[in-house]
Amino acid sequence: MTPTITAFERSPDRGKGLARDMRVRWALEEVGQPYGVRLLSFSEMKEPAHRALHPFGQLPTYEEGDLTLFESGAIVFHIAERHAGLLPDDGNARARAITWMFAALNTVEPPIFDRVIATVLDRDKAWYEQRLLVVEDRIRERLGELSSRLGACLLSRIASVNGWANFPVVLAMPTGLTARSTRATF
Ligand SMILES: N[C@@H](CCC(=O)N[C@@H](CS)C(=O)NCC(=O)O)C(=O)O
Repeated sequence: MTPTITAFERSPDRGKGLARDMRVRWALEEVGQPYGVRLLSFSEMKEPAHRALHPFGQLPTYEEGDLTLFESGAIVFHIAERHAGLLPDDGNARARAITWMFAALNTVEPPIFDRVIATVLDRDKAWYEQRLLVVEDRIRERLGELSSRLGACLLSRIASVNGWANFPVVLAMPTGLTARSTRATF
């Protein structure tokens, strides 16, 4: 059954993957699973029909037959469980890969999202520039820790996807590695 995911109707890229639907699209495309996309306006996301799929009125969601999922990490995990190629077969390697999935969502994403929130909601505040310095320091620290452990390949992918290419820690990464080569590190 072809799954359907949801994306923003009116994001700057018109729902083509700049929001958290990107990671779901990425997983689906990696495993070669075709999928449909339902675009939603902000107000549609808050209506009961969508809240029946997503309790917080957000996206992405994932519908596949009688299965409905929300939370991008859970959706990616579901895709990885159903298709070969995203998670290693060896039990310990699989557990380590899942650990990194949680780290991405719970430890790496929050400081990056703090910056998004600041630039969207706090730009007009007197303390905006100071706040930006603080959140960008936290991001640099986190990306530095990531790069110490995982090396350049993952960060160059993050940089290209999330627009972090101008950060020194990312710029300092050696080039020529691909995201796929990170699989070997699990
Ligand atoms: N932890 C959730 C976060 C979902 C989320 O914040 N989605 C954003 C789009 S990237 C959204 O729907 N924002 C609108 C809102 O929160 O009202 C996930 O990873 O799926």
